[in-house]
Amino acid sequence: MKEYLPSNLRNLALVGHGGSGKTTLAEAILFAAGVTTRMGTVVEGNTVSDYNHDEIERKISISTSLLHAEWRDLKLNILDPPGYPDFMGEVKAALRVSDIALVLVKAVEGIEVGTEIDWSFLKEYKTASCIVINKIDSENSSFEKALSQVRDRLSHDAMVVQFPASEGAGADSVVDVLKMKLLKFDRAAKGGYSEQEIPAALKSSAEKYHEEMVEQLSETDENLLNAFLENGSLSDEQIRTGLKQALYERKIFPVFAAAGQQLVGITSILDFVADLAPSPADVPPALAYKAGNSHEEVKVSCDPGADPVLFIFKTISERNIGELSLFKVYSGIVMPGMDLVNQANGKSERLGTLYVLNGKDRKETPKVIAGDIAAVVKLKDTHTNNTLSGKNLPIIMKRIEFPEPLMHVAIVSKNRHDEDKVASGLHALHEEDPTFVVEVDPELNQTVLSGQGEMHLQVVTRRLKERYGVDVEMVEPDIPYRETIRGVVADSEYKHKKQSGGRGQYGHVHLKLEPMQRGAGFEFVDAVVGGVVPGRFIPAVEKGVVEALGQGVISGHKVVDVRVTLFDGTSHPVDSDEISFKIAGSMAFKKGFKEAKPILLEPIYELEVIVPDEHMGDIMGDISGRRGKILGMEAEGADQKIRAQVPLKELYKYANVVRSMTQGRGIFKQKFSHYEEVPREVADKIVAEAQKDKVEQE
Ligand SMILES: Nc1nc2c(ncn2[C@@H]2O[C@H](COP(=O)(O)OP(=O)(O)O)[C@@H](O)[C@H]2O)c(=O)[nH]1
Ligand SMILES: [Mg+2]
Repeated sequence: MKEYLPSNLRNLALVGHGGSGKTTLAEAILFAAGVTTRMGTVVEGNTVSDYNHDEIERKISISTSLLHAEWRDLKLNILDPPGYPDFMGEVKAALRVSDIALVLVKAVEGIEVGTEIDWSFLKEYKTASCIVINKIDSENSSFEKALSQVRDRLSHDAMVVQFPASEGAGADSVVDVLKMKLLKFDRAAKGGYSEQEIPAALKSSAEKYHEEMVEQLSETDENLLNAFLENGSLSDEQIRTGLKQALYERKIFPVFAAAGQQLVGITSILDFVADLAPSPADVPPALAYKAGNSHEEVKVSCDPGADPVLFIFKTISERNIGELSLFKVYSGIVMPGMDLVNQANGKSERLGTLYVLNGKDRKETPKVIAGDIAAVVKLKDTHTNNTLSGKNLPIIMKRIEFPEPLMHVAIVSKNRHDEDKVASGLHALHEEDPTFVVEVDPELNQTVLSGQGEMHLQVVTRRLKERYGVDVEMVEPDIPYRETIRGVVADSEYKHKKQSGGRGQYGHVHLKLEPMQRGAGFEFVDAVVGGVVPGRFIPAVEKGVVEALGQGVISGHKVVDVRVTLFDGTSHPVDSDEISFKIAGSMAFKKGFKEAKPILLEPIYELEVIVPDEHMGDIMGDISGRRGKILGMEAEGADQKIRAQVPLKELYKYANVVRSMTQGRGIFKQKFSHYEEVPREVADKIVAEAQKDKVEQE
């Protein structure tokens, strides 16, 4: 393969709602550029990009694929991430290393939730973006309608560069407003196009869009504005340079019409990208920090002559070769055998074979130059979000911030002996997909798997089965209830006495139990007078009580918010020992607890749901149905933000609820707030359940 300088690279991300045609577009680009000799389809499951078994089966992308093609004298790196909301982390990772994005919008459905979410990421990353109104060959396609949605919901600065000459079946041409030509695409010529005069019927639309273009561009730059005011128009050269600049600066979002599957509008977009889209050398230097000092910023320029710096944005684990780390070189030139330092842990890494990728196909490459994206195998201690750099340049590049998990399930191994394999398998899968989290809850003795949604968790457990041969079941996580008391028991007495044969046991205590404020925890008071319980046994009494607290009395959950006062007792000069007093303390506590009007507490979470106006009523009604309390509502942009407190027990799979009630447009966050008493009927059930379990275990 040729060597490409940074100015000859284009790092292109394809984003948009699921089903907008990203994977098909990637396939079309590879075909148009001569990488493949036949165009695969998502339906047949033979695209280069969606090569994973679960992607083929579900007919959706789950993981970002890296592809590349030569276009004219350029190398295009294409990142094809999934569109489904469960896999948003993949989009964030792909955009982290892209310099330009094509945002696909369906010509029939227009803007969808996924489009808006991706758009917000592009804003965050300040990525130059083009909008592609795709599938103009569909029945009911409406470029105009989609365009007005783009302007209303994404940006007023959308600017038409190519609009369809016709829509629906047979659509094969677009009008290029920059060149003022009709472009007719030829499938037989791999989607190449011929330039023709604009037919009379489309002249006035073409002129209208051209004028809009000139006016919009004039507003992006003072010199252009002056030129426009002076001459009433802009020269082709002024338009091109103005457009290039405005695209970098996100002052303008060029709009194209296409039908990826038909190879219509594709090669002209590639030509536009080649001519006007930013190369990695054009974008501002990347942000990094001095290793060991996150306050000291370092700017990394895309300079092949500088010290090498690369950033791992994704890890794929492959059965035959182990971990494949996908990286972008931010400066310098990277070669196999090079020793670099992982600045996160200070460990040295020797680079192995380097590859360029087309989906699952890998080709060795002798070097990777600044700005380019490639893969390396078998790094020892380096994972997604790590920076590798030369010894003389100890820096850490800004991390990808992955979304917080939204759904939590407990997992149970179907085979008890698999537990270690489950743990190590999940650990390995987490390297590949940092958006799911595994935590072992020592209190409830369960492994909790958290992810972005139901499909995400299914994908994770399925991979666990396929790659590591272990089968797990997903169940509702246990709730960390608490026990406490409402009443005071002034005197709970217990005498532990065993005095038949050998050395006896003797411990005797009187305890007072009283409730404390919510959140106060536990307090032990020593109010013994006159040494009736000898001082050396008092810690043993406390220990007995603390042990009982940990085990719970009525339901097997921890006891909280009680004060226990040891105020009386007796001892025996020979038989008393620590064990005896510990048992006495524990038993007196348990007995008193049962008499002190015990109750159960449950964790209450604070919930924040952001939804479009029209769904607010449904969401609030549903929250009330979940024993929730609405705390308030306020406008959040065009949406409404609802704040509420809801018991954790009622929030299982809440992500599904919000998604289905709002057609995916709602988002939510939850965090622990406090403990509150469980209503009687619910508590009775939990206690009965716990007692049943206890009997079964005995
Ligand atoms: N009519 C039409 N259908 C398309 C076009 N591009 C993709 N599709 C179909 O739309 C569906 C989703 O495409 P896919 O590429 O998987 O979308 P992605 O989820 O954005 O990657 C598939 O059934 C494709 O066959 C197009 O240009 N025209
Ligand atoms: Mg896809």
